[in-house]
Amino acid sequence: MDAVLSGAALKIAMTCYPSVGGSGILASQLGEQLARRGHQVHFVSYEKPFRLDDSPANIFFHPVDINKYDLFKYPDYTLPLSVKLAEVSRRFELDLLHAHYAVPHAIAACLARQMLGSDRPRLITTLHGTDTTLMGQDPNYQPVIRHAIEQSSGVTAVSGFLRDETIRTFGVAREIRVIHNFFAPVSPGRTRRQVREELGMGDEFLVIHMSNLRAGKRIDDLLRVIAASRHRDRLRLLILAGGDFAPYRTSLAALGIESRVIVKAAVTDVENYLNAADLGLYTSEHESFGLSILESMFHGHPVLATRAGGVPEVMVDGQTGFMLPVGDVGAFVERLDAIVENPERYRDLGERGRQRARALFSADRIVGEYLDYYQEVLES
Ligand code: GMT
Repeated sequence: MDAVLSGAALKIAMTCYPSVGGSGILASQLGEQLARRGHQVHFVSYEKPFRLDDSPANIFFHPVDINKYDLFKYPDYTLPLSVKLAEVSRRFELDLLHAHYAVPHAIAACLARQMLGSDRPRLITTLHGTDTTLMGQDPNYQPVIRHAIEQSSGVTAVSGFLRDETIRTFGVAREIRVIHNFFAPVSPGRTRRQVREELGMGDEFLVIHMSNLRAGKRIDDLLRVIAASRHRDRLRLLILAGGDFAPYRTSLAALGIESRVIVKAAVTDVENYLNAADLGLYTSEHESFGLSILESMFHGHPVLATRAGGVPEVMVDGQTGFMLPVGDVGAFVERLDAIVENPERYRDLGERGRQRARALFSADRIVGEYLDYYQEVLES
């Protein structure tokens, strides 16, 4: 009998970017949560996703080999990915392919389904942001992303903002379901003091930023906020970097804040650093959701972030932190200094953020929304 109709465990392949980035982190968390609920989850990518715990018996990782043929000036990943997705689908009789980020995952999954020539597995594509807002503007990609959106059995977007942008950009008429991101907090394994000692700091005010450091994150603004603070000597900025920080080293020196900024790369135990922090700082130009903002909220920290894209769906201005105009370094500094001067007065912001995160973006709630959607798509 059909897995959905019998209520049996589903067999799902997730394909995502394995590197540090919100879409891969979300896909990994979703896979882990589905596995906990008894489903069988197969990750298909060129590397094991960064934060994925694949120790449970019902989580599998299938690496995709990237060809190294001399004939190709540029290595191709899309075709071997589609072949691997088809192979895993056949071997494990999958119900669903869940592609995170349209390029190349949704496109490769479309090809895999064509090769399989059957209506199973169904394909769900989750759009995460720049697949629409950046690549969707590129004439070399737009038609193929539209095709993947149209050919998917179901499409989700991580915010209402991204759903609206997708409809506007691609002119698609189909339903796009908004399923917000979630975060499943892990208890810290080390105390706040231990982590602060490791960072070489005492009771200074610790600002945290976690991102891939791409241009849209406006890292220069982030550094300028710290440099312009009246309290910079009792501040530290901790950057958990999912990208190369080297290009920003000269800015650190020019702003005279080398001793104020700590950069750590490839951190998997983010809960320890979030627990040691006091505030989240995000200066992005574009953000379709802002998973790191949500992670800070789950840890009870106020957040200062730009009012970009989907951020107003995650936090509430004046309630869980403050949303400020993109590029307005002065406004960030004013809010930051007020909080550093009187953290007690602003403690409620963090507590309200935690409550909002738990109420709206918990794993139970959002994984339930994904499971309901899987069911709808499988029954359609
Ligand atoms: O471009 C990025 O920032 C990376 C991208 C990704 O694939 O991780 O981030 C997007 O997906 C995240 C998870 O859904 C969202 O939290 C980010 O807001 C989104 N980034 C942008 O829209 C710029």
